[in-house]
Amino acid sequence: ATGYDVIVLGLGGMGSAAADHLAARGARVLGLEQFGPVHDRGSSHGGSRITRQSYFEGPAYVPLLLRAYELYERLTRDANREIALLCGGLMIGRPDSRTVAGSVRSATEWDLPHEMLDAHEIRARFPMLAPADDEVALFERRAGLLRPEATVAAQLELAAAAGAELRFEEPVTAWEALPGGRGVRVTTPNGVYTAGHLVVCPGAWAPRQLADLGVPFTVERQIMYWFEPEGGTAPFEPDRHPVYVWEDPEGTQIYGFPALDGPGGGAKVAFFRQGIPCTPETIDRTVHPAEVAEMAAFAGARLPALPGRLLRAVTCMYTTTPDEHFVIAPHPAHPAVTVACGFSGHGFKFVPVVGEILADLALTGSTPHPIELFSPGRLGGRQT
Ligand code: PYC
Repeated sequence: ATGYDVIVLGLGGMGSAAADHLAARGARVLGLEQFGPVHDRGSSHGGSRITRQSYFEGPAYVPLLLRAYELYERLTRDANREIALLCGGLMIGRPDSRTVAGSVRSATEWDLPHEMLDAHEIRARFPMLAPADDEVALFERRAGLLRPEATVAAQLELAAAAGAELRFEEPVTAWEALPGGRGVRVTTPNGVYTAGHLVVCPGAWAPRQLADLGVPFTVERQIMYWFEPEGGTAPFEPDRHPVYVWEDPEGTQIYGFPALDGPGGGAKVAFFRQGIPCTPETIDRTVHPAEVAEMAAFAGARLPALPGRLLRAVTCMYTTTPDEHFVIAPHPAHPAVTVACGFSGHGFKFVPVVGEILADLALTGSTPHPIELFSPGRLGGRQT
């Protein structure tokens, strides 16, 4: 006999979404999280995440984004929390850059509303930005930002209200699929639990929790910086300042946000995918002066007023796959286990649709959503 229908390992963005969707469908859910609720040790903190639809990473993501937008609206209503701020978004670079050309491709293929701006038009509409003469941007009015902590809190609240049992400060020390399709057994310092199915959302702990998947994940240390702009935040307020991803001619990308959270909140900026390999145990959580200087110089060349005064800098982790596409699939060796990991720094905007997909896979074995791109087999991982 099994204690639960589904155990969810990890209650960050993806795991809390899975718990929410599973519990809403009436499943008996146990959620296990090694830290407290809405913690800052993984990849679901930092106050803001970009959301956008003209997706330069590939048009295959667009139908998932359209559904994620619907589900974020539903989450906002159901939890009565402020989660999304659609202040517009700019994808900036040379016309042939991955950021611009890829965004145009998705916008065109899916007929998404957007505008193309040349450097002069960018400067006129967003005077805080100083693009080079040969840079252009795709502007998407429905892009903007999501609040990761509010998202996780909302999903945990809704999951608990729908009957999920959520246990915090309880790390999973081992899990195994039982022979003969008899479900799974999960061990923590507090006990041994059984269930018909296990959903593994390990974030940066994927290399340890999913070692037998055979996917070469790289966990990377990332830094988020908040600056108080020179001359004050007025031009950086969300009614005048969009989110942006900005690619330089060498392919280096930064991304940033308007100033949020009132005085002292500041405007956040970060390098996208320039992290150095780390592990959750060994990550250096200190941000060093040379790193701040590097960011101030890179950002200052593009947003001259931004690096006025550093307010704070915080680390987080990406779990990156070799092709930067996600892994979302039934575990190839264990039909009673579903995995969601390797979000490669661009997963948060998909959180509720990933929850929906994980609930589909755990409860029915399949999903109507297009997830072929996310199979671990494409990365040379385990096939059966
Ligand atoms: O998904 O747009 C994004 C993003 C930018 C930086 C990190 N993620």
